[in-house]
Amino acid sequence: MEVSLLVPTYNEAASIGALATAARAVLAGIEAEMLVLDDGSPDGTADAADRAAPGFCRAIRRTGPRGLSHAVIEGFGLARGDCVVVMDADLSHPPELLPRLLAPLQAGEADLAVASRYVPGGSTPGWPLRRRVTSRVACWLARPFTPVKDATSGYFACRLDVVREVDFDPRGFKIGLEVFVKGRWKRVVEVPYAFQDRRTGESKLGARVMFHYIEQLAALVPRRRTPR
Ligand SMILES: Nc1nc2c(ncn2[C@@H]2O[C@H](COP(=O)(O)OP(=O)(O)OP(=O)(O)O)[C@@H](O)[C@H]2O)c(=O)[nH]1
Ligand SMILES: [Mg+2]
Repeated sequence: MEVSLLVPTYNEAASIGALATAARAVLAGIEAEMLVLDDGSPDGTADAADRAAPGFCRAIRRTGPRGLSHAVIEGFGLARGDCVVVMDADLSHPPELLPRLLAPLQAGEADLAVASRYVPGGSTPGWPLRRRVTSRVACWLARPFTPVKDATSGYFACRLDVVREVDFDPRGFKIGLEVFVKGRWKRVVEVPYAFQDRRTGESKLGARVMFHYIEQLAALVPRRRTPR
């Protein structure tokens, strides 16, 4: 198995080095690369990524349409591994979980593994009530479309053929949801983890994101699952 980590970034110079170093250490023994899909971050994220872990991590200085989902979809095309992992750069997605995400793929037990806050053992420590409710509602709204409990997760691993040549909608922020609904997976597992709030850098999420999420769900309506 060869693994490509795909990390979309905008202004994550403060954390990208730590992520690259930690991921390389955790994946020692596995053939792996890390692609940092950067949208011209003015804080020098791309240079920091190239310096952090040479031979393992490199920056892709994107010129195509900007945005998180566009970046990840471009990564699907560039990945040289037969498995890809998508994760955020801000250390919210613990790299220590990588072996547990990849194990079911390696064992042939699943072709999609989702890091999940919403299966037993998963959690969102420190979140205020409002954020907990919003996130739960967002996942609940996705239930007609996917069996994945943490449908808004941005941390997942899959075999590359699950996502290659699939017609993903790059408009929304939630590329995970697109993969969980449209990806060509047969067996999925959810691996519990504790979401870590970002400690540095700035969130790119605002009210706009909720609106785009509803739009993204609306576009998925023809893909509703058959009720059981
Ligand atoms: N390439 C690219 N990456 C982006 C863009 N917007 C956000 N990202 C990255 O996508 C990941 C998720 O964005 P965040 O701002 O952390 O969103 P979030 O985790 O939902 O919000 P926080 O809880 O504030 O961290 C991070 O690695 C960002 O740097 C973008 O326009 N282009
Ligand atoms: Mg984040």
